[in-house]
Amino acid sequence: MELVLATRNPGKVRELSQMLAPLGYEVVSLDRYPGVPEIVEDGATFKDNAVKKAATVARHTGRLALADDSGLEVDYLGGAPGVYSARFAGEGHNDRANNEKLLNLLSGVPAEKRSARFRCVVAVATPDGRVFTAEGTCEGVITTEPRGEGGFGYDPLFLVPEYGKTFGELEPAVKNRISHRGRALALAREILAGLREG
Ligand code: ITT
Repeated sequence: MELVLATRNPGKVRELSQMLAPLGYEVVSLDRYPGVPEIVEDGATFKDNAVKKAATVARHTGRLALADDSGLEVDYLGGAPGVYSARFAGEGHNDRANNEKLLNLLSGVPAEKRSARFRCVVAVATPDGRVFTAEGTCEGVITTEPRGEGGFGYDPLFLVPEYGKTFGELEPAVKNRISHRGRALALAREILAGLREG
């Protein structure tokens, strides 16, 4: 059975495809469905946005759809950038500008006040209008300079204390196991298995 990834972020497509591989779906990207309109992410929460993305794609494709809405919550910044993580430094995804803005805002802030977490809500929507959601988080600390080339987005700045490495330095398989996205998907696995059986 086909499962359409309701995302235009290549980093998410890569990670979600790896994590979903064992489940036996034919996982396809939005490239297969060019007619799906641009989705405005105007929700107040990750869950609102994830549900909107999955439901829109399921409705337009007539296929099962899986969306991911995620972001970084920095405690010193009162939870920002949160749902605005993708466009923290302005419209138009620019990971480098986002990272520079974050480092500047935390300039001089000591390590013990640099706590943060990634949060991810995964939404699974069926063409007949059912929607299921699952949430995952991963705790970390914002570094003072980028470390590592792996992953995407804020990964080079997100240190996981248990490993002494940033998401940008960790092996992809390790990131996938402990990340906000990995944890949300682990919870969604049963839902997906059930939907595949029909
Ligand atoms: P779609 O809506 O098309 O899925 P998007 O990138 O706009 O793509 P979001 O609105 O959910 O998706 O924004 C998530 C942003 O949060 C993403 O662009 C990154 O900046 C950041 N982010 C989320 N998960 C991340 C991860 O695992 N590593 C690094 N940054 C991440």
